[in-house]
Amino acid sequence: MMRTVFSPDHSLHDPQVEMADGKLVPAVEIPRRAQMVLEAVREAKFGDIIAPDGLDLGCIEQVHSPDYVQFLESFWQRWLEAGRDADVTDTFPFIWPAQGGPSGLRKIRTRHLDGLMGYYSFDAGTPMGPGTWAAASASASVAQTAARMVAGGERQAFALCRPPGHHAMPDAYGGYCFLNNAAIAAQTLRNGGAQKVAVLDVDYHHGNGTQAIFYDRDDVFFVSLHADPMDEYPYFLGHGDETGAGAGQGFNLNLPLPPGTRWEDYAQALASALARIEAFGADALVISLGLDIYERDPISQFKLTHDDFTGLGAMLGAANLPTVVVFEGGYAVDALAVNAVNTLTGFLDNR
Ligand code: Q9C
Ligand code: ZN
Repeated sequence: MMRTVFSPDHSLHDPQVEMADGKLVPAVEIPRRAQMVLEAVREAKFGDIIAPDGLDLGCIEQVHSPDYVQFLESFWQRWLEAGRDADVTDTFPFIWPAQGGPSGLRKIRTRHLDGLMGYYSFDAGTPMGPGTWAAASASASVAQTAARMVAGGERQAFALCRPPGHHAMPDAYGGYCFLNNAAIAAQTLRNGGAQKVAVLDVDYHHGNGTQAIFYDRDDVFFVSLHADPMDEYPYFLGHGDETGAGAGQGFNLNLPLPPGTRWEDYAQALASALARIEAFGADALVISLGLDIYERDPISQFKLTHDDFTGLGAMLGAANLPTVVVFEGGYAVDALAVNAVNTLTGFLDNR
C-alpha cells in the first residue's frame, strides 16, 4: 500500500514557452504531466489519493532563505506594481550578478524587479507566471504531507509534486524548480524524528539545489545519479569530486554517467549508490524520482525502457527504508503513466 499526496493547484503554474537551445520553444514542464501520473496511480490502486495539509513555512525556511521565499510569494504582485503586462504568461530573468569578482558585478538586492529576478535565479529556462507561487507552495505542501505520513509510521508515500523541486537552490530558482520539494521532505523527516536521512536523486539532471542545500550537513546524505554535467544541464554542479564541505565532508556523492547510458550500466551505479546509503545508516529515504531517464524523453539522453523502470523500482524498494518518493522531471508526457506505475509497482513488490 502506498498513498499518494496530490494538489490540483499545480495547474496554476501553466507556462507556455521556455528558453531552450537559444530560443523560445513550447514549455515541456506543463500541467498535463501531473494529470497523467495522477490518473495512472489512481487506476493502479496503490492506495488513497489525498490532499496536502497546509504549508509549514518554518520548515521551508530551514532549507530556503526567508528573503527568497518572500520574493517568490510576492513576485506577481511586484510585477503588477511595476506596471508590467498583466496578461503575460511567462516571465524570464535576463541579467545575473554572476560574473566578475570584487571589481566585477556585485550581488545586490535591487529595488528594480529585473535586478531581483536575476538575484534570485540561476537560469533563463524557468518561466514564472501569475500562479507560480500558488503551485510551487502547494507542491511543497504535498512533499511535507507525504513526509509527515512516513515520519508518522507509514512505510512509504508518493508525493506527486509539480512543479518539480530538485534544482531549487537555498535562494535561487531554475531548472523548472522554485521550492526544493525533496529537501523539504528530508527536512520534514528530520523534524519528525529521523536522525539520518538519505536523498537519492535518480532524475536525469543533477539535483544541484538539493546538493547545495545539504552540502555542509552530515545529517542528510545526498546521492545523485545523473548525466555528466560536462555534457548536460546544470553544468556547474554535479561533478564527481564534489563530496561535501565542513561537517558535510563525505556526505555528498555524485555518480555522473555518460549520455546514452542504458539500464545495465545504470543499475550498476545504482547498486553502488544504495550500498553507500546502507553504510551511512539512514533512518529514512527520500527519492527524487525523475522519469526523464526514459529512452524517449524529449530533452534527455539516457536509454531506460518501460520495463527498466520496474527494475529501478525493485532496487529502490529493496533498500527497505521508510521512503518518500518525490516526483521530479520527465517530459515524455504520454509515457509518464506507464513509467510511474512500473516504478511504483516494482518498488511495492520488493518491500
Ligand atoms: N535543451 C528537471 O528535470 N533545460 N529540470 C533543458 C534542453 C533545463 C530539467 C534544455 C532542464 C531542466 C526537473
Ligand atoms: Zn530532470
